[in-house]
Amino acid sequence: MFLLTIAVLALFGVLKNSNAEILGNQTVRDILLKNKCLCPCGASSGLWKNFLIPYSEANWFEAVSYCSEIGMSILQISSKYDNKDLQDWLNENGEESAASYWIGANDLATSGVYRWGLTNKRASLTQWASGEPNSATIRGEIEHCVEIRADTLEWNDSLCSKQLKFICEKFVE
Ligand code: GN1
Ligand code: CA
Repeated sequence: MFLLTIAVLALFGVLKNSNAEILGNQTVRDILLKNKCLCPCGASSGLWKNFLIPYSEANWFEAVSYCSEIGMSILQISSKYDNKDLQDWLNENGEESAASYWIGANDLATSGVYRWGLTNKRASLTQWASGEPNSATIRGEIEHCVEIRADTLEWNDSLCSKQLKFICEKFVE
């Protein structure tokens, strides 16, 4: 019984640590509370979608969690209309024109195969900057998550652990 208790405690420790690696020492709720953003505040409308750039930077995993906690999703680009809508919205609502933001594309499941969010949907309409994706390794971590530049809408693969602003979306009902 004693050994079993130790084993359970050890397992809990491992799980707790792996979660901590993703979220740092903050829960998604902590992040939401810090931003006083428990609703999709500030979301404004493109033609088909509402977009939102939350106030804080986050790593890619936190960005995915944050968007879904507020009833939205991390940005997905499925058509040229999505791009046009996004570009128009960013022109009006983006911060600096050369800023980059996390979007949902990633190759976490299979290197070199980019999918949206945590789904199986392949990213068919990709718009890589020249020389990207280069799957660069920085301090032992390989780039698996995609950022988009607001001015050119070009993509770069980057370290998922990087703190970056991100774009949430929701289809207009
Ligand atoms: C480089 O130049 P910069 O910082 O925008 C690199 C990207 C990496 C990024 C990592 C042409 O981009 O592939 O993802 O650093 N670009 C080139 O920070 O090598
Ligand atoms: Ca890169």
